[in-house]
Amino acid sequence: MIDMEKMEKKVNQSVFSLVEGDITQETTDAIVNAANSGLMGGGGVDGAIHRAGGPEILEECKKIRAKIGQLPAGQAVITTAGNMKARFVIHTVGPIWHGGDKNEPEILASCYLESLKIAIANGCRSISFPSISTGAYGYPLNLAAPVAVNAIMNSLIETYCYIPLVIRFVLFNSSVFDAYAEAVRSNAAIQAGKVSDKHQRQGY
Ligand code: AR6
Repeated sequence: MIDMEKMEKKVNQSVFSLVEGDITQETTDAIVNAANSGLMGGGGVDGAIHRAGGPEILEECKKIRAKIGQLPAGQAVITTAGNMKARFVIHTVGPIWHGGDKNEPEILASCYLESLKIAIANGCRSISFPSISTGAYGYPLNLAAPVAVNAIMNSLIETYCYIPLVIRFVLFNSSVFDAYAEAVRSNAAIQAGKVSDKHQRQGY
């Protein structure tokens, strides 16, 4: 049996963790897909999700396409998860890396925030994320990981501090896992370890 790596943190009422694995196997309420604007499937995690979930996902994606056209980068939509154990797939479109001066960090952060928002609005309390944009879209892993971790962490601390959420980053191999683990170690709020204490002291 493979000894999967894991890192877990408590943030306010929520649990945030990094695991190494295949996101299609997740049992969280929702899994997030690193899709493209066409929403018709593709390679990487997108291909794996459509293969594991079956044709129902593409059927719903087609209906969404008919309604909204292309999904802009940084936005998210929700479909069934078909045959997978999760209930929903949140499809988001990461930025294509163009060197870093085309709003890539803002768009990438928006992917995580919009995915979280639509998942919670649909009643999800546990959500698994892949490392968006760091495959075919070429976003350097060491730059994407802190954007992803900080966006989620800030949401758990500020926006969703009263909702107990389970947030998992499901990272496909050890180099992706290591980059996210480093981003967690460098995250200011985690390093300080003070945010939930501070809320308690202030009587929130
Ligand atoms: N579970 C978790 N992570 C995975 C899995 C999996 N089953 N498979 C791959 N990854 P990518 P992008 C990781 O290329 O860069 C597609 O064709 C992978 O190792 O899937 O956002 C879409 O249709 C990497 O760390 O997504 C788009 O056209 C991460 O997922 C385009 O690629 C993201 O790699 C999107 O590119």
